[in-house]
Amino acid sequence: MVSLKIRGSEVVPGSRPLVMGILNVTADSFYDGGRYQGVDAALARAEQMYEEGVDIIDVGGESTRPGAEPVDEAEEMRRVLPTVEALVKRFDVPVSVDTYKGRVAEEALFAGASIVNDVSALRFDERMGDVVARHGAVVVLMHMKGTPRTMQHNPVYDDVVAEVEKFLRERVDAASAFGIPSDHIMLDPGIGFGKRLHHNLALLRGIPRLKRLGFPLLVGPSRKSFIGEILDLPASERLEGTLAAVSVSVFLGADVVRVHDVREACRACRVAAALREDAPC
Ligand code: HH2
Repeated sequence: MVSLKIRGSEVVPGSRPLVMGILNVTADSFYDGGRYQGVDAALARAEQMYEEGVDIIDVGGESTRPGAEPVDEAEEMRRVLPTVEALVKRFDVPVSVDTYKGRVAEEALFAGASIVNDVSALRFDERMGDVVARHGAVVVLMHMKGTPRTMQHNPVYDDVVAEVEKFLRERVDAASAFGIPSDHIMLDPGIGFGKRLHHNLALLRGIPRLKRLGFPLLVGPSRKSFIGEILDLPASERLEGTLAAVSVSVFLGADVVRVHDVREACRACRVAAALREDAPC
């Protein structure tokens, strides 16, 4: 796997679990929407995440929660680019851009981002694969069934882990065809994207099988509704449930966890990694 320069040192995903901090510069994200609009608020949040030990900062300008309204390219760039530029200047952690739009990704890469987190796995915009390849960026290929608008309309699978595994294998082939080297690819089962509670649970249990695809695995359970369904609690009350999911994911082999709560997740990851034994903490 390509190494990432984190706090001045080269870190290879998989050598220790990495914590990707979520920074949504949106009005409507399901948990942090409306909190970090504007560069100053985003930088202040990033500063806090940095002090808490974040390894990657993931900037998103469009909510992909179920039923979310799409945002146009110009508006997404207006939200994301000044923040990416400011983060790159200020912090020595890799910045990732959470977008499925090729133009937004390209401008964010010009602004200094080094990772493209594409929840569509290069499917929603035909320009995306070429953009990632030309810039030598790392790409996150995530599984989603349907689109954010439709994905929670009664998703059905015969065997969710097998289906996600097959999808991810096909998307790796597509990425390779664009010229993206295999050491620039991370995979993600897409927790909550076209999945019911038991599908999400099966995918978390299925981490060892997905790891056999041979790529670093990113998992994003943070405060998602499957936790709310188990605990019958709103997003604001899902920290402990998130930490349980993060810990189990890391124990089973996840290389990167995408979270809102950086300090707590860093601590959980260190303990889970120590229990896993194969990763130093
Ligand atoms: N989840 C969300 C957004 N982007 N990217 C990856 N790779 N994996 C995920 O699980 C994932 C993701 C949804 O969470 P959030 O960003 O908190 O909410 P919203 O989409 O409402 O902005």
